[in-house]
Amino acid sequence: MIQTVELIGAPTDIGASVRGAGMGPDALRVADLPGTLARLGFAVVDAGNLAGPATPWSAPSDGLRHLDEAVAWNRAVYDAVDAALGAGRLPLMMGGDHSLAIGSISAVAWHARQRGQKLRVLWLDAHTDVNTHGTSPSGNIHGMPVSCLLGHGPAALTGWSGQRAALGPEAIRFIGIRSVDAEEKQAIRALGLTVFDMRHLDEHGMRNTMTEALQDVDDDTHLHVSFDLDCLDPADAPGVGTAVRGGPTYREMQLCMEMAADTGRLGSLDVVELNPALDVRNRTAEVAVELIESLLGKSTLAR
Ligand code: EXY
Ligand code: MN
Ligand code: MN
Ligand code: MN
Repeated sequence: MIQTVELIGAPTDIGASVRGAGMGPDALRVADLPGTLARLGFAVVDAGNLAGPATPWSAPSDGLRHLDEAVAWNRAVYDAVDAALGAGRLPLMMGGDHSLAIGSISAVAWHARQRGQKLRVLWLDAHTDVNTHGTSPSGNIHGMPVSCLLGHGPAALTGWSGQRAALGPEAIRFIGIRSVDAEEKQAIRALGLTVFDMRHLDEHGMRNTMTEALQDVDDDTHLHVSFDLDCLDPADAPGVGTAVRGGPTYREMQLCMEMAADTGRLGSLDVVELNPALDVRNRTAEVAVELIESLLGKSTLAR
């Protein structure tokens, strides 16, 4: 049966302090994400762009910037991802900033639980995004989605999966990490999160790291990939708002995606933090499309 991928645009930078990620969905379309997936053999439904509040650009209040607007955007994302999964489609949420993973993964967690599936989330990122409004140095909600999904955050951004925590810490594997705030380090230890940082990648390589990260993914697992484009080295992906030197190369990320594809368990995807205002001739969007192709099963020699 031909699988249907539903593209869901979430054009907002509500959770960031660098503007521009709201143009991400259209940059992915300009880089021909829909046509590329169709040529790979998928049925593609582009659901268009969700609507939501403008970014007001105000200072944080109680440690959170733009909470009400972030809730509205995440509600729209939740509903769209929920509908796509309910229709048997693979939702591909095009951000937008990474705060939108709260809505996306909450919907995925609800469906996985209904289906009796184990959930595994690969968090591909330079950052661990495990601040809370109590620890965040910025108040930017895109630095907090992991905490919200684990049930630690403002009431308005937790509990969306039908349980206080959409996930337990054992469900997540972080890949490519190289920027962790002091209080995030404490949270990682306290929560027992599995973080494959750049040192781990340097010492063990992407192949061994992914083997470890995917070790217990089985036939009953729903695999969700939350792909923050700042995971990549900025030399390969300059179009992001919070670039950090020293990330995986394009080739290393290809292997990461290919190994995730080989599980055959990919059920949903976020592609976030693409910032066309900072990009060079749409290169980062094109890189994203090529990596998504690999994640969805493109192989140089097979097929
Ligand atoms: N840790 C910093 C903060 O919380 O403000 C930076 C977070 C950047 C988050 C980007 C999207 O991954
Ligand atoms: Mn992120
Ligand atoms: Mn990041
Ligand atoms: Mn190890």
